[in-house]
Amino acid sequence: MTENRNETAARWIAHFDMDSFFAAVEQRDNEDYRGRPVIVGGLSARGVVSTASYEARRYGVHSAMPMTTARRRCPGGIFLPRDFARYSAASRQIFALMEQFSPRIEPLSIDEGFLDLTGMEGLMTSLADYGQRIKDAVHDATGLVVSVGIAPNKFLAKLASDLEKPDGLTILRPGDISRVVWPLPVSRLWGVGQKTAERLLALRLHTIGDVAAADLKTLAARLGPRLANHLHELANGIDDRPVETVYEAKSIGREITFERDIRCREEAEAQLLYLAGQVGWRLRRAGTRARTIQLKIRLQDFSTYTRRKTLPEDTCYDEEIYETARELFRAFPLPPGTGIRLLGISGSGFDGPGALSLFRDTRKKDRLYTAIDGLKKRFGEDIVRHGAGPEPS
Ligand code: TTP
Ligand code: MG
Repeated sequence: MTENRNETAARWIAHFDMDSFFAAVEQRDNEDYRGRPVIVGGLSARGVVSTASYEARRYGVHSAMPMTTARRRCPGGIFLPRDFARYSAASRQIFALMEQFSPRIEPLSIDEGFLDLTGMEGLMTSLADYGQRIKDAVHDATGLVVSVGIAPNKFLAKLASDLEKPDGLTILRPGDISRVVWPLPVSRLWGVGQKTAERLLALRLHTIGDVAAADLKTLAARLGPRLANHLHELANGIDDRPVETVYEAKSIGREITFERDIRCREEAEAQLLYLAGQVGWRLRRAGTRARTIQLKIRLQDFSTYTRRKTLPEDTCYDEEIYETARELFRAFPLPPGTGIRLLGISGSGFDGPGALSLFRDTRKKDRLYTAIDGLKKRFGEDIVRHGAGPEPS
């Protein structure tokens, strides 16, 4: 029995936040800095600390501190100027990776963002497993460490990603709020700065639990009705704000790296059938159809090829995706005796739901897929599956 069948919240949101981001990039790119206190920021007399590695934080160095204070607290530290070009390159790479995990992404800053996972529970064995896959993907691709929080809303997800930093992975479920969230100080409420914190303390409200239990009228008299209401809701674990997608994923896809290289075409086609099912489902869940289908092949020597075909009509149906991918695969001149290390299928060129259906009656097919997807959602994705089984990706 997979855990996802027990996950009952209306929404699931992931928040990711890179650990000591600028300093981590510096430590990645220079072996001598690893394991040592690294402080990145303005190095002039009036400069401030942008961030400090966790080794430097032990000396009491933190973001926004004057650089002179940091030098005094951590005289043996490695002090570095900022190199935004490398940080933005890493950031772009991370956000591009996140498209694999959700079509709905809201970037919050250079090193953090939200992923809306609602409705995708059936794609995962468990929320924890999905979170770990996000962390592994970031580490494999960039050599950097990210902390991830998964919870029923944005506030709780952002709080969760911070709870076990660095290298954190925290799932907060509705039942955890009183035990985990309420003992935290009011300053951990998202949006509570020093001023608001002081006003709450004046009301003898020290913890989030105090705010949750506070009388709304008293709170409103001090903070104004809007802020009072907002903080009271957050403290009670309520936050309806949607993940606001700034850009839509440019493609939806799935790929598999095989444990052993594939050496026969039939086996490769069976894997394509499986992948097409996964991509079809992801497209339907995102409420979209793809006009272009792309096949990705990586051979045993790591050479990687992509082939794509634009269809006369967009699709979100497994068999059309499979037929296109198979056609591309059959036209690919596979060098004899060469093993296939990875296969991937993705769809792009989204036209939105229902496009072109004027010219094509898709109602019967849509009904069939609604039934299949309903089963997948209720019983896990493996209940209806074509082709080969999954392998670790
Ligand atoms: P944060 O995510 O706040 O901090 P961090 O990634 O360094 O550390 P962690 O998340 O593990 O607590 O900010 C991301 C980057 O933004 C940070 O590496 C540097 C930059 N930054 C500043 O330049 N000034 C600041 O005051 C803060 C807070 C961050
Ligand atoms: Mg960070």
